[in-house]
Amino acid sequence: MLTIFPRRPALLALAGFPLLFWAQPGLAHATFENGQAEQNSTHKAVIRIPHGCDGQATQTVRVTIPEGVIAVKPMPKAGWAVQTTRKSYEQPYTLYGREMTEGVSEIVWSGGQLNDDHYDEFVFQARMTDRLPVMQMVHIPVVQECATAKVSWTEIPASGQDPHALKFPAPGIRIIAANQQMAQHRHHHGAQAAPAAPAGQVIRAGDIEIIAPWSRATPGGAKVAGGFMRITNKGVAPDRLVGGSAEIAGVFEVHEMRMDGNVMRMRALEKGLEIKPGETVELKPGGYHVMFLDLKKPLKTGDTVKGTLVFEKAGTVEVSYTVQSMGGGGHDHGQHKH
Ligand SMILES: [Cu+2]
Repeated sequence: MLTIFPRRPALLALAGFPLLFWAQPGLAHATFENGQAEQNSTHKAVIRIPHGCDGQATQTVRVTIPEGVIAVKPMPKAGWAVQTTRKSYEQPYTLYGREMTEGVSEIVWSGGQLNDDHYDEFVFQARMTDRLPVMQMVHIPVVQECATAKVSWTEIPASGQDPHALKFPAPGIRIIAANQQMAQHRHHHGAQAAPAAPAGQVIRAGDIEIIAPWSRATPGGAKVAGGFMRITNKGVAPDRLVGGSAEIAGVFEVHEMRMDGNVMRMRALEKGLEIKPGETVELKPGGYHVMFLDLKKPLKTGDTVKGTLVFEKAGTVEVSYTVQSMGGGGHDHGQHKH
């Protein structure tokens, strides 16, 4: 089987691609929707498949389950058959007082047809055991197979290697301490904590402060919108906005937009957006922004859009964006032919 690399922005540039191209979601990697999981918890893992094999539709998705991830149950998917392969664990695990010596080592969804310009999600549930070290990534290789090609998201960074240097990184989940997620839950949902701040207000999560998130009304039929805000890091260590979600969007990305000569380029920030200690970064039209892709409905002036932002250190933060009118200065996403 022939392996074809996903299209790269550089190739488009070499080909003399015209004005105003931007990194399509088609260029994105296979990733997990929620990039972190508590140790010793049952986790819902959602694999996001953003494109096919360079034009071909994906027909099979293979997921290799690493050691330390047990009690795996794939979610059946309409239009796809699901099969699992089992193997003996290196060492037995005890779960709810029961010894487990073997379990799922591979999940295969097959017989589907996910077009190259479509996006889909594949879900499984698993127990993240305490053999997965806290604050480290567990890498879960994913392979997409098409009619005559495949894309293998199977590269795992060597110790000390920057995972962003990899071309086809295996999607990963960061393991966090059990009480860390609890603290975040209490912070955002608990009785003593304030509910998610209304739009326009200041939202605090650890050392991170998020000020006045807003978005713009979308012209008819637009499938994308930008999200803007100011983010301040009040701590002493750098943090990074690495992802998030929005209830109205199928896909969420962190983007930058900048002039390169006279070409406006927009691209997903694969490493996320760094917020240095003591700094405020402004996400604004024409600059850094978060991007809502695959919009489920248009945004109207006065709407509130709920979502989350995920920071490397501050974790998952609930935010809501006030939708402002399309007019006004700055670069409007709608004019950039998303
Ligand atoms: Cu964008």
